Amino acid sequence: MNNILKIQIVLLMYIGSTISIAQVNTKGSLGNYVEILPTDTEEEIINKAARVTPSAKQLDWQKMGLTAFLHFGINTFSNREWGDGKEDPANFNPEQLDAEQWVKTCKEAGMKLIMLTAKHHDGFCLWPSKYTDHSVKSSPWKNGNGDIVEELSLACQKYGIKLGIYLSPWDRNSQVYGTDDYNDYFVNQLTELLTNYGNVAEVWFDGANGEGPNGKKQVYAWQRYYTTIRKLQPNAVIAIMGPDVRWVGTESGYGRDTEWSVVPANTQDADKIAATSQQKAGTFRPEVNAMAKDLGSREKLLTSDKLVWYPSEVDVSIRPGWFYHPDQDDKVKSVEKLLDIYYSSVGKNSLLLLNIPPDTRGLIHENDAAILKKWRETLDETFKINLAEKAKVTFEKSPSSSDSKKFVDGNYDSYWQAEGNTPVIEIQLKGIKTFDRLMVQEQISVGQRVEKFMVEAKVDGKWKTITEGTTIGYKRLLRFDVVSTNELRLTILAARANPALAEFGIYKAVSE
Ligand code: FUL
Repeated sequence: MNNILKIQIVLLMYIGSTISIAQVNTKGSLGNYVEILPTDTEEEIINKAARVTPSAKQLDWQKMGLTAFLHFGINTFSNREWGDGKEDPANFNPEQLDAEQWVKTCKEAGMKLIMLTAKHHDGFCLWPSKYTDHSVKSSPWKNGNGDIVEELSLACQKYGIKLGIYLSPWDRNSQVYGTDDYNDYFVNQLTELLTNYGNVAEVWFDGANGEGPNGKKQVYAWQRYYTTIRKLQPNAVIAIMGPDVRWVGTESGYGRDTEWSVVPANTQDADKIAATSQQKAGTFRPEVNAMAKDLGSREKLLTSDKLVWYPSEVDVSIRPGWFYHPDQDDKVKSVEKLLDIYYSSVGKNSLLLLNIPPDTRGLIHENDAAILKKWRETLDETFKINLAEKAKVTFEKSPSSSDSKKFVDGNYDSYWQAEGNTPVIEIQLKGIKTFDRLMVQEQISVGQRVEKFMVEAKVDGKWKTITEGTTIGYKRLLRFDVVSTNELRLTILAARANPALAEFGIYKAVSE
């Protein structure tokens, strides 16, 4: 090949690449749902993924970080995990029930919402539903005049914590389960719960269904359920069998190391629902295989035709069971285990929904309460002082001091957005600091973008990698061996677009 031809080819390649870069608009949110066009290039698809962002309610939900699950019901008294719907309400009598004790215990543990199993698979209702007698009204508790949803909702309002409602679609008691009438029954119950108890911030639909081969098959009217919720509680997110929040895929408390909130939306339903993308967002449940190891890698995105913001929630119980069983009183997870779960859920771009099942008295057991208290104290101690506070942060190509402060100002809303995809950020600490924990946050209202990063410390004049990771997302927490330094460097090694970095912290863990 002669030199002129070579130069021409290089020139053509250069023009080609600048054209494709120029075509990609790297700015602006696309909302929480976007369609991939058959003509989109790989680069355009990745760029679209980088600009899918949470809805306002998804963002509020994510910021809660830590929430409580309360499994309580007829199973608490029959000592079972799954009731069959034939239980006698006469057995339900939590004589010392104190919803304020639940709320205070959870609030002190740092939980921002309490999710109650208003009805589990056994169909027994913790509120006096008009549509069934299988509820607290047929029980001896408060002579059938009690309402646990009401007591909890009032306690939540009193202590300033949000309320969530778990309503099991699978109902082993309802006579109409398996017929169209059940959908009316379910919508009626949903309407009671979302009308009579003030604000509800999350509605949780369980996917579990243990009907065997000859069991009843219910065709659930999901769209009707979603529409009812959107109408009655427009700020509530709908989780698991719903459009806003995804099950992480385990019940062990552990999320993925690489956790993307933007995933392929793969669903046929989306097309049936509305004419425009904007209207579609939040109206259908993306069909993801929640248990798959990889949900949102580049490879997955490139073979998809729709992308959606669908963040992960980690649900796990503080005990082996979801419901209270007296023989598990000494099997409450240890502080160490709960810390590990915290770092592996909240610290990996997920929200933690920790189950604490009230006992037959109607109280959170002393053992659970004591562990929660110690766990909270340990977390508070560890994260009390950000040793990077007042550090001098130097962003590549952005030496302005106002930008510098944004990364270490303790304010998630202020952030610095890099010009390129792979910035290097230097952090000059106020003197030598000793630490073994790191926190970094992306501003997800701009999009989740970071694919790989590393953190180095200058020790004895040499840069040494102290930790590294893949995704950051809303929050990434990392644990590593104790290091002492006054200079740190965060390098974004790969990103889908220029990342928006909101907060950075280093901490010294108290002995755990
Ligand atoms: C599962 C249910 O079957 C369990 O009983 C529990 O409620 C858990 C949170 O979800 O699917």
